[in-house]
Amino acid sequence: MNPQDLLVYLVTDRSLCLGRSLEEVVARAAEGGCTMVQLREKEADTGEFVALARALHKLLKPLSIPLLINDRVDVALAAGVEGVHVGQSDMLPEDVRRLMGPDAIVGLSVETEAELLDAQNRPVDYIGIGPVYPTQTKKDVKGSPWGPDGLRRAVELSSLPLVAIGGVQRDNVKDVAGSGVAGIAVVSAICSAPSPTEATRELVRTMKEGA
Ligand code: TZP
Ligand code: MG
Repeated sequence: MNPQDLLVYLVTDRSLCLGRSLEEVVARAAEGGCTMVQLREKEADTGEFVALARALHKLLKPLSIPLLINDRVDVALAAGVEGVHVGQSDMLPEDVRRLMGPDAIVGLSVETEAELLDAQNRPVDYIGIGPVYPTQTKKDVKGSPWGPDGLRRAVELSSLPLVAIGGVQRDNVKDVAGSGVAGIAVVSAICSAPSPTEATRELVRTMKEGA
């Protein structure tokens, strides 16, 4: 994968889109310059999940913005998207890689330093590290927030590119950009923004300045 695709990575949550459709929010984020999208669905049944993945892929593929699926290799294969993102209790990255093939994008979440070190030997393209700050969006985070200093230490420990997630917003993204991570992954900062286009544009600008 191209590590620049990690710069401003939108992770979706339909419940935070303020009544707008997911396609609408993703299209606006793409217009603002988001570099990658992950479809994250915790409630949808499988058929709906695949249909949503196909709809987003139709929109993103012509723009060369990779689409990843959270947790579900079957959904990713059915919709023919670019990759899969898994957490510590999902399918093993080795199995995801084998099923998705060598060219797919595979990401893995870590919350602790032990998980970060263990992830180094996995067949993944990037590591999602978080939470950076406290967040309301994911209730079951177990680690304490890394903060910018924790991220700096993590960057030194990791030979894989890191994407910082959790509580990243316009007012703190500058500190995250300065920590040396390859990118940020955000949910509410884009999904719940009055203008997802403008919100994305501003995150992209700050990340580029901090790089
Ligand atoms: N994984 C770790 S924190 C998080 C996920 C999916 C939620 C991030 O949401 P937000 O709204 O960007 O804080
Ligand atoms: Mg998961």
